[in-house]
Amino acid sequence: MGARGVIGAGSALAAAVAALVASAEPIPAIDVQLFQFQPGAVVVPAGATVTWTNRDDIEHTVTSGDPERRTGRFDLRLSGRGASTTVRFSEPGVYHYFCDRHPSMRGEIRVDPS
Ligand SMILES: [Cu+2]
Repeated sequence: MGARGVIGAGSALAAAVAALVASAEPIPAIDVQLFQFQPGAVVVPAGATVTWTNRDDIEHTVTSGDPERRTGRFDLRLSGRGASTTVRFSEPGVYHYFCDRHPSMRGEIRVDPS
């Protein structure tokens, strides 16, 4: 009985791991740290969800476009350390973004056809 239970749990875990590996697309993660988006440029497949996490104590934003030309696609606040936000990119293209509080902070997401 006990052994059977253990085997069952192991199989469930193996199945979960297999499912994870099968769908293995790295989740693109960008740190916002020391007034920089790190990495500053990432390449993802269409449909990917990109996550930004604030590692600074102060507020930053993830705002689409350039300071000179906003695109209005997204404008997200990262209120302080540990705050995170996500954007899903479904259409291929190159997406610039910046921090509205520190316009020298720039980043770029390149979305390739999946
Ligand atoms: Cu900022």
